[in-house]
Amino acid sequence: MAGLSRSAPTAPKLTVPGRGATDSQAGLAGRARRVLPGGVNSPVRAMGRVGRDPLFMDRGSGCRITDREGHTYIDWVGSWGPLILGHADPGVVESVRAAAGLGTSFGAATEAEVELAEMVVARMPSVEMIRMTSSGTEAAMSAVRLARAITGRDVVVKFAGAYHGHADGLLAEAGSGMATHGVPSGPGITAAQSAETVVADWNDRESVAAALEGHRVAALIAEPVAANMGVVPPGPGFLDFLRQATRETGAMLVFDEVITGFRVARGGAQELYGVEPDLTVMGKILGGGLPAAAFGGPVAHMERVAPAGDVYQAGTLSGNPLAVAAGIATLGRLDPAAYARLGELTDRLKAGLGDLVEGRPLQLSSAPGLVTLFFSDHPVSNFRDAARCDLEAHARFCRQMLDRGVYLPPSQFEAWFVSLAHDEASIDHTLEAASDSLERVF
Ligand code: KE4
Repeated sequence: MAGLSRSAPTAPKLTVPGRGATDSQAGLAGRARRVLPGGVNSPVRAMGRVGRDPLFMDRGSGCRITDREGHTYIDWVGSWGPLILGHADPGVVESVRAAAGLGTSFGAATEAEVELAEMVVARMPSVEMIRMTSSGTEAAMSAVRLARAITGRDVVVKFAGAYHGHADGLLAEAGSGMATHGVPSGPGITAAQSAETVVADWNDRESVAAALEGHRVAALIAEPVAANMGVVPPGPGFLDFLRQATRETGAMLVFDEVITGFRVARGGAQELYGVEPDLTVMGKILGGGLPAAAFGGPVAHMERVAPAGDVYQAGTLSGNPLAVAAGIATLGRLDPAAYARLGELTDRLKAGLGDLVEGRPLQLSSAPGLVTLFFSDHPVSNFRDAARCDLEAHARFCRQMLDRGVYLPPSQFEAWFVSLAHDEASIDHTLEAASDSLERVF
């Protein structure tokens, strides 16, 4: 374009051992901001809320990630959940490499997609059939469309602070990056779409009852363990209450297990808590780090999806061979011993952080494979509580931890993702860094 300077930044190039020359992080941020909004392709990566430029990563191995300047960190982001086996797991990489050699996409049915679907059905108690998509957003919006078709109703109930991807009707008071950056859910969302979304408060039965009784609700969608307001598990019996209340009012119960699926238990939160939804949204671990997600449920519901039924849903790269290969390789490794190990690692991290909480305005919250340290002097049971956290103290903590080689999710409204590539040594390093960091935060 005339006049648009494409000249390379003036900052000196850095030479990174084994990786050649690169711009400095600052130079990369400047280049990126010229061609990407905020310099990133997803807001949660921006790191603005922790007071710094986005980190440009170069490579990962196991529980560690290395940036373009060659700095290595213990990684508790794990690509926001998919990497339960860690970065560049040899088994996953080899499966993807083999699949790539046979062709990256066919736009046709493959046996591997059937195998992955069979693996999901064997794991998720309420799921008899799935349709794959390339993102959790697509899966969640498709599940809502299916629920509206089945019930003949329009209204969707979601929880404040929950995040189900960026489909228009699901952005109302969403968590994750929206909460992080204080982005309103308004711009670009029509009044009609907003009117069809009713927001309830997590762990608040009266709020749920009012939403369900006050509207003809097609679906109530919930993260069965909230993780996009920080980790906030359901209170005792709350999921059972959601199951009963939706059944009594004719609404479908949709569990968004994009984070919890295959993580909190082999069969996700619906196995862990023994509550079966009508539809389930899955993602992240399902693709093992490549773009794959799905929605699923009983055959009676899923047979409404085209071409078996009349609810249209489609995707050029849905069930992509490389993503399916990574998903099969990942799920195949998640046996009972793996979940026992994930629990051990989570418990070790929790115990160590628990010692640091004493006497400080901190709250520790967790579920298997998920941890959040809330910078709050009061317990956190919903998004309103989470939003009252000391975000500046959290930001100082994240910066201090980066200086000590630990990469945390750069938002109070996210989870630390435990992987099977973490170990006692990396956890103990994290705990020592946290102890030192907290001395400088408060
Ligand atoms: P994607 O469209 O990003 O694949 O999935 C959306 C989604 C749906 N449901 C839940 C429970 C989710 O957590 C997500 C996405 N999670 C965020 C992090 N909390 C993804 C990170 C990002 O937005 O870049």
